[in-house]
Amino acid sequence: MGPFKSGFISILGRPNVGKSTLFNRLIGDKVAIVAEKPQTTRNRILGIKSMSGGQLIFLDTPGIHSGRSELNQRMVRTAIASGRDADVLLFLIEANSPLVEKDQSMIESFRGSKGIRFLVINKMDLVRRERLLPIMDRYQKYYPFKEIIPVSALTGEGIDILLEEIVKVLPESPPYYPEDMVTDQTERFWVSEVIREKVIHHCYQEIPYSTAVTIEAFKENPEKKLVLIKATIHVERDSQKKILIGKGGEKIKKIGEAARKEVEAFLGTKVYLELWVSVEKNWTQNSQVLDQLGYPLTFTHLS
Ligand SMILES: Nc1nc2c(ncn2[C@@H]2O[C@H](COP(=O)(O)OP(=O)(O)O)[C@@H](O)[C@H]2O)c(=O)[nH]1
Ligand SMILES: [Mg+2]
Repeated sequence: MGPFKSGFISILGRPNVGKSTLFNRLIGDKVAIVAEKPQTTRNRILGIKSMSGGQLIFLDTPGIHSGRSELNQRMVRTAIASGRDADVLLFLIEANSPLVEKDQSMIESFRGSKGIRFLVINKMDLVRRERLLPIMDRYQKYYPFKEIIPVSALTGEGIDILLEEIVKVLPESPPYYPEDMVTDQTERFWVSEVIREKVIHHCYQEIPYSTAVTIEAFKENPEKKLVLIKATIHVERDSQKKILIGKGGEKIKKIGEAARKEVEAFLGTKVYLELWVSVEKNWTQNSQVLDQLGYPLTFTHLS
């Protein structure tokens, strides 16, 4: 066996191409939330894959897009920052709808990074193999990617090859994290993300991007094998609060149940989950509120 290798791998791409799905698949655990809606991921999320010959530290990032709100701009800055210091940059595109020009400007925005670039073509389960060659051809024209690898994050096709090719190019280095560590996120943060995922699933039409979740309390009671969690869902308008709560509190109850089940399975204990809804007028445009909610202005993963 060769020397031990470790490094940071940033997963980059437009919204909805499957970055979070790929990230979870590569790590083998649900660390990031996933939705069929764009702009689900807001922070850079770190996931660790420890193998016999190396440690791969993946960074899931918000999609690169041109949204105007301050939240949107912070999200894009977070993505760019996480590509800056990475050893490997995975540019993810969709086999079923490659958008060459948009991806071109995305790839351009990482000009300053020293990382080795791979093109990863996702959603291969949706297209015939013949579609692949012309796509590879077009993308290779404006960047000499080290590797071009077709995968399906959904079925797992191509994932082993992708892992192998990444290990090959990583620098020799001892592991950065303990072998049994899967992420640097706290349980609190993960729980807040699961709640936000359920809100997106249940009310996306009415409340597209304007919710945030904070955890007010997270109390473990080992004797009763119970965890008590109090969380607040922040929305921008009174009308959104009404929608979220639903007739007779029906909607919020469904969201709470779905989130509780997932958190119980994850923590392996019973969970008592209390949800509150609070209106924060136009928080996606308000720097102070964004700071309080923990969306960074810029972010470097090595600091
Ligand atoms: N058919 C198919 N769908 C996928 C694949 N990867 C992701 N998706 C779906 O694409 C949507 C967006 O995925 P997500 O991981 O949240 O994308 P992100 O915005 O780039 O993080 C979700 O509905 C996923 O289930 C894939 O390989 N095949
Ligand atoms: Mg995502």
